[in-house]
Amino acid sequence: MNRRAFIGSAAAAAATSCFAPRLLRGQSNSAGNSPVLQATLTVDEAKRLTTVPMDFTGLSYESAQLANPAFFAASNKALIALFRELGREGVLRLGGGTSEYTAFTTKEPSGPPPFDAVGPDTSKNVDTDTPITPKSLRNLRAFLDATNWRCLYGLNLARGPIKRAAEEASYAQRILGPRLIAFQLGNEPDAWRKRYRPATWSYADYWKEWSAARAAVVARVPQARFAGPDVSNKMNYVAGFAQDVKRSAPDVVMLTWHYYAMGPAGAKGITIDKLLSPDPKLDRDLQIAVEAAREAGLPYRMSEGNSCWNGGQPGVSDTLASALWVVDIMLHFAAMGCAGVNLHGGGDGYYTPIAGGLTAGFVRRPEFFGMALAKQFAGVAIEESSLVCSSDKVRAYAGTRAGAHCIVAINKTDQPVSMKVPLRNAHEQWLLTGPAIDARQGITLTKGHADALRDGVLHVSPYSAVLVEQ
Ligand code: BDP
Repeated sequence: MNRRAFIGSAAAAAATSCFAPRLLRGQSNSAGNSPVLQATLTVDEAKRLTTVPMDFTGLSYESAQLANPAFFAASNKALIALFRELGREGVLRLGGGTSEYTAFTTKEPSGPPPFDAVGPDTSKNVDTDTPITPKSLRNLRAFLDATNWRCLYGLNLARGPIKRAAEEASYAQRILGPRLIAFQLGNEPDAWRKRYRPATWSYADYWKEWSAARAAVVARVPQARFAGPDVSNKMNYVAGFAQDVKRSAPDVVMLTWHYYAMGPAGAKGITIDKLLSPDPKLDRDLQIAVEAAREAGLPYRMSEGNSCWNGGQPGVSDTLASALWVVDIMLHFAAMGCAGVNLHGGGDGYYTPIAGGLTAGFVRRPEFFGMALAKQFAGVAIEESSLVCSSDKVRAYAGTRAGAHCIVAINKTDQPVSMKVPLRNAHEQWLLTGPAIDARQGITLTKGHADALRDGVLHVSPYSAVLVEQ
């Protein structure tokens, strides 16, 4: 069965319950009287879908953050420690809306940096340039060395001039060295119509401009590597780019695109319930990305994304719901063969996994705990599995690593779940939980003795996720 067929059948299985709800009435849990949801997970050990790369975990920050050289720096020990908690390896993507406003200069500015920490770019029409200097790049290199992460580096293509971006690339290449995976040219070029480019702007125009910009960078940096197209959601750019680079740009090493589950913040219908429900558009888009990547023989990465664009929805993007969403989305992308996921954030944005700044200090937000749970799957060979449950808000993933079996179950409902799994007991367990689905505080991820798995049944409390390993 190919992946498309597998996803289809898993979704169909989830939609049709084989347990009549009335059979469940009368069962209750200690937390209340909610009936217990029954689920069955079957795993085909012989069918390995993919092995999760060690640097699957990623974060995405605005390029403007580089205007403060003290942020991504060896001296920022608190942030280094938090990055390391999220992955012994990982990918920091620098880009976002502000990457079109960066102005590289070799002249170090006098006076204090323009800001301490930068949140997501919610204003789609700022026009203040932020200076990036070689000092920021040297400090970034030290930060990446200290975290053992690498980076995707966004250059200003929309506003240019490309000559300045090419000079920036020459410094970035030399300073970041092996810590640099690739440059990206421009952020979300599929959304440039009527903003940076005329209303007639199309993929063909983009490819022409991208090719010229690439040539300008290569003229200064012959060893440059590229990733792209870093689009917001138009998958024809991903498919077109994959075909075009295969023909004429061998220095492209990765396909990238963004995924926001909902948006814009503040619009009607941006709710916890929507975030926790399946997104049919995602599977359609993923399928296009999978095929494009296969065609071009390249890995693909979700280079920027989160729960809700325009900075996130308060009461949704900053709650336990977002943490459970993160676990599911990261493992879903992984199971589809994606090379990694970069959750966008920074500053005090609602959806940021790590909040705060140099002055206030840094704190783990709910999404951080979701990422920390999903990262346990780094190096795991994910196996084909099928989940039967009457709710499509119950999800599970299974795989093996070094002979050990791992299962993650995510319960995005308010009912307890009893999931039959092909594992009798486990020696280790990670539990992600919190006081309420809309709780902003008190989210915990704890490692302990595997008491959730008893005789082949995994007991998953309402609004929680559990990983067991044997
Ligand atoms: C994306 C931008 C990013 C923003 C994000 C948002 O690339 O810079 O922070 O939207 O609106 O389109 O949250």
